[in-house]
Amino acid sequence: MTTTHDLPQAKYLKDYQSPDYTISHIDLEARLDDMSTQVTAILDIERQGNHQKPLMLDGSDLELISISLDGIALMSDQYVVSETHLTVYSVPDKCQLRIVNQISPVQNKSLEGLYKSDGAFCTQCEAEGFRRITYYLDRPDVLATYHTTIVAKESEYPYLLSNGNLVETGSLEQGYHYAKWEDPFPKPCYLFALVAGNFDKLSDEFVTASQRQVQLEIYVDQGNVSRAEHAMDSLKRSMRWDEEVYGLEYDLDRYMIVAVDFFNMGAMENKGLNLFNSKYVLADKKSATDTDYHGIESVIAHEYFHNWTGNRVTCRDWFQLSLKEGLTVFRDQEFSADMGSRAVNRIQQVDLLRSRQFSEDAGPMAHPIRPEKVIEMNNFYTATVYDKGAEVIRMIHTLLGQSNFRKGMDLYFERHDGQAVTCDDFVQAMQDASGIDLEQFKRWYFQAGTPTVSASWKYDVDQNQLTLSLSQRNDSFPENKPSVIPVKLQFISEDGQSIAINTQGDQSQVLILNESTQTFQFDRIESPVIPVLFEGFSAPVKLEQTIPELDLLRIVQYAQDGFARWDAMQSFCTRVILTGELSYFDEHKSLYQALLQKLDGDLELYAELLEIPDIQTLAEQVDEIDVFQIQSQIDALKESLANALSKELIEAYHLLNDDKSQDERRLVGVRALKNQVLLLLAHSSEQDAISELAKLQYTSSDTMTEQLGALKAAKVANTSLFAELMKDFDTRWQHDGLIMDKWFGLYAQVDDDDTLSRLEKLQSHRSYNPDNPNRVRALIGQFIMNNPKQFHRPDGKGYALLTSELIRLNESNPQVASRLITPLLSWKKYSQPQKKLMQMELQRLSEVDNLSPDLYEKVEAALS
Ligand code: 7ML
Ligand code: ZN
Repeated sequence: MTTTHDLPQAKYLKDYQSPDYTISHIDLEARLDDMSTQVTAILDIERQGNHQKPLMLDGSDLELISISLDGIALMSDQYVVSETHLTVYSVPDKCQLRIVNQISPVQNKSLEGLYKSDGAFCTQCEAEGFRRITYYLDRPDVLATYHTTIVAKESEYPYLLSNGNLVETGSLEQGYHYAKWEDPFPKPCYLFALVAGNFDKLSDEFVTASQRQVQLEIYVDQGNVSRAEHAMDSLKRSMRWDEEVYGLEYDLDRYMIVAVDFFNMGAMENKGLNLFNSKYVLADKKSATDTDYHGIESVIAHEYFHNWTGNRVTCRDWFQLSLKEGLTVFRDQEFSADMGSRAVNRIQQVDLLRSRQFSEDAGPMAHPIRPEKVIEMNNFYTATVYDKGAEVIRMIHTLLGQSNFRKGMDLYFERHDGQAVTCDDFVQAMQDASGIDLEQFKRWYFQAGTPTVSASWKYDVDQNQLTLSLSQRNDSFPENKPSVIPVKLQFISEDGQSIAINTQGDQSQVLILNESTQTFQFDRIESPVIPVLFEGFSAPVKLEQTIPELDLLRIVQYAQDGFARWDAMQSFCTRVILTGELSYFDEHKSLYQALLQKLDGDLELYAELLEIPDIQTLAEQVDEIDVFQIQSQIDALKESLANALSKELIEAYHLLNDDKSQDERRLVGVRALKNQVLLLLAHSSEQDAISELAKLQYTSSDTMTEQLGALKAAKVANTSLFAELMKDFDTRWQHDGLIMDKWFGLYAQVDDDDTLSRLEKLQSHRSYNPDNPNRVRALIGQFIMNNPKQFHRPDGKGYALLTSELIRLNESNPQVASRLITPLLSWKKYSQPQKKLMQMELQRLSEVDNLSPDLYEKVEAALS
């Protein structure tokens, strides 16, 4: 029995030991029942190596019913059951253990292990949820084949699903039925899944490159099949893409996706049976935005790509999580870039990295992409492991080139198919296949913190020579050794021509910065040039450069690379906002004027170019965050631009509104830019014009993208119109929580005197459910992330609201609590009184009885 005084224990990468026993096969039976599901597991166990240690199986919240070894019931002195383990003292080298236990899915609000989502049973086992289903060696380096039998009432649960192939079904007495599934691929238990429920099914078929037929099935709540078409289409495109780009085919005869409403994460790659948060499956034009469509495409791809990067080759231990996640995010990013606008995809990825990952890497929970110390594994499904992890893979791709990278992937699968391996194994395959030494590069795997690169340059007119000096440092971890930083570089002339960078005539070149300071010389540069550094964001670093404002605007205007243009615009706006310097306002304005007049090409990119950096991104550029100061500067810039450009904005709006294109990709761009223009306009003093446009857009449009765009603009411009439209939305969509999340999210971002009382009222709204993580993230999550002035109120009431919510979730769903605590963790970076107030809330949390390991780990780190 653990007592409340036991502190959660940390695990260290350096202590890794291979398992004392392995399980080669499991025969699992679940008799499903709300309050007492009976689980029977027959485990084929084998001792590993020469030792006589007891067998220690993991288990959590389980009630043991019986245990027998090779057919003989164990005596009570042959085993011990604790809160966390079932220990069997003496086992033969090879044996079969039969364990029966009970669990209560309905009482499980943590959404980990076996639980009920509305009327359906479902599971989530990554990282360590399988131990909440049965006693097992719950670690990824134990790979077993599975035979699963599911028994349930047929009327309530017509579909009984698990991994692999369906081998038998049948009826039983009293209205029960069963299904038996067999998964031929050995897998760690975190990839196990079981689903039982009543669904509608969308079916399709995919023929692989080697002409095998795969049955595709998407299971959704009844009445929702028509909203699964886009997910199905995304799945087929993902399958084709992986064949074309990596030569990887799907390996089972059936691929199933089940969408559920209660889910902690985005989705889960269980072998042959993915589980998805319904947010990442369900979409139609009326109820989902273009952004939602994009999200679905990328999450479907992500989970599909895991079949090779994660499932066929898995992780040796959880410290290696980035082995599968960083790589799979890189793969889904490349897929999305190939499906749509590469530049816009890159912009959105980098925007996310800068606003989320940079702050994580500068805060108390900073960790390398391969962490070395973990208390609660669920706390390490982070922007660092995923998104910085993907950047590290991308740098390998940049250093090796596509063809060597592909050779490295081929070698990785040739060596490690069917194994549980480490990040080092991956890098080794890349090094061996390419012949490129990656020893120093590996520092990215064990050094945390965002490097800052300083750049300066000098042009020598007489020598026609440009000298570029680069240096690197790490402000959060000054003791770090220099990283290998690929610097993709291009030159443009002051009148916008791109200049060949070397004698081969290349437009861009990758420099390798791998020392503290280096200089690079470029000859035969005939006239002064502007260097465009870190093209495509070739490394996850901060850049400090003494480039004149006007040169930044030239890059925005002339650079070939859409990402480079956006990045220069962001740098320019950042300077304006942080210095309050308005000397270049006229140039800024003319640039936007030019943009708004040229409504062809990549309109989504234009929408991004018009995006002013938000406070999260700017916070990473200052030593001390003064929320009200920064936010008022952001608002001031938006207002000035909106007023100066109102005529052009209104004109552009009408042109876009009249666009009669039939091309869906063009229309996505039109809608994105139209919404952006309307939103910027909402900051101007043209209140009547904007209200009229917003109202018309809301009432006349039949896409959620446009309706939500109208709501956002109305929220900024006109309180009573906003209330009127929100009322309409509520009436129309109140039956569907997923759609209402947009509505909750909008109200959570309203900044007025009633914000806090409104938030409380909304928590008892008929569409709200405090046990559903999507609802909580829509309301509380949007409030804490995107309502800076109310969340950071100087009276501390915004923080207090979050703390109460964390205390509630600490009991029911600690994983969701642990994600929501994020903004409090960087308290040290804020000015007073916020700093002190946030610290007080953390202190309050640290004194909560039964603080979950999830929150404990973060609160302790933040306060120390
Ligand atoms: C990332 C996932 C988890 C956690 C999904 C859960 C997953 C673990 C799971 C990118 C795209 C979609 C989902 C996720 C994500 C946090 C993020 N194995 O597949 O990685
Ligand atoms: Zn993943």
